[in-house]
Amino acid sequence: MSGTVRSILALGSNLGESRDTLSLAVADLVDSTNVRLREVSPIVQTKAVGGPEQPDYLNMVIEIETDLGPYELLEHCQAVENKHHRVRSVRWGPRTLDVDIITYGDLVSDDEKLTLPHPRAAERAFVLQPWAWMDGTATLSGRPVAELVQQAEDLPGLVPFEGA
Ligand code: A4P
Ligand code: MG
Repeated sequence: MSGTVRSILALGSNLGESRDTLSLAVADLVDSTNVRLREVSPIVQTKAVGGPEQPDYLNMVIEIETDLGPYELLEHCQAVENKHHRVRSVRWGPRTLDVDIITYGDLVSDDEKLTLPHPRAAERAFVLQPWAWMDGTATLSGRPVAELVQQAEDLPGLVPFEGA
């Protein structure tokens, strides 16, 4: 795929100053002429899904428009994670910053290095709810995000983030 593509990115943090980390990460993600910010979701506070016992997360999504190819965008997201001292230890363990690519245009890929749409997004309220609040008409693999979120098991553990 080439030219300008719209993409949904999901951000999560549950270690350190999560609220600040999310703001800084959005700024870093769009600090490039190749990545332009279109929309920002509200921030939600969520119970950890999977992994060991760990603090609640703050999660949000953004919509960008990009000239980067999918793997270039993945590298860019990982560089922003690394800048915020992401250390990979336990799978699904606590993290200062996680940036996942949820969709990249209509691209479908089953490469384990970059699976698109993100293989677990369709069942995760911590992705779907902020996305639906940002864009009430959004669809994922042809299904309305606002309907998918109603079936997500983690929806009861989600509240709008009321912090500063
Ligand atoms: N990768 C493949 N597809 C993608 C994609 N679409 N976007 C590969 C980003 N990366 C993708 O990711 C592991 C590898 O996935 C990468 O090297 C990349 O090549 P990672 O970020 O290093 O590891 P991870 O995040 O621990 O694993 P994973 O499988 O991405 O975890 P998830 O599924 O993202 O879950 N609960 C709440 N409430 N909020 C959260 O944000 N996050 C997780 C992480 C679990 N529970 C959570 C939350
Ligand atoms: Mg990840």
